Amino acid sequence: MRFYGLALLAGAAVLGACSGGEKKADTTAAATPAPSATTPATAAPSTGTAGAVAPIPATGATHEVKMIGDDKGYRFEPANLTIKSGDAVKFIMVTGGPHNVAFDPATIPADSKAQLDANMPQKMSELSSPMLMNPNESYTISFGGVKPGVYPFHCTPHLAMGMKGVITVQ
Ligand SMILES: [Cu+2]
Repeated sequence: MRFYGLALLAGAAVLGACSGGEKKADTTAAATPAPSATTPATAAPSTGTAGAVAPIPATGATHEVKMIGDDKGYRFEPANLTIKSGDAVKFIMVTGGPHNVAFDPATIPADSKAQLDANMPQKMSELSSPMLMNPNESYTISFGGVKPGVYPFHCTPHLAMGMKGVITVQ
């Protein structure tokens, strides 16, 4: 009987140790849901597939900018203009082409870059319009869905000659 009693005591001690261990395991398991809660954050980059942004047509005013190259130099007229989100800017080839309209992706507000790019038809490359070769050719960019900010632009062939401007979206 004594022998059995010791065996039971030892067994109880082992059980106690085990259950204690399990309790500790349970508390650590309860703490793990926190890391798993971060998994939705890793799903966030899927919004980076917003490369498939649809163009948003202009709903406001259309502002005209002339593209000029003459004996006074190469320039946009006006070079600086302020518009509202939802307006459009129509670039008109006047003289001295070819000209185009290009935005440097590095200078464009990140939250509107994809939308502005989507709003530019027949691009040569990201944020870069085709060349306008002949007088009265024009290229219109909708600023629909483009957020307020400062949008510097230039003419690719004449950037070195200072043919650039700034559109401020209010
Ligand atoms: Cu030009």
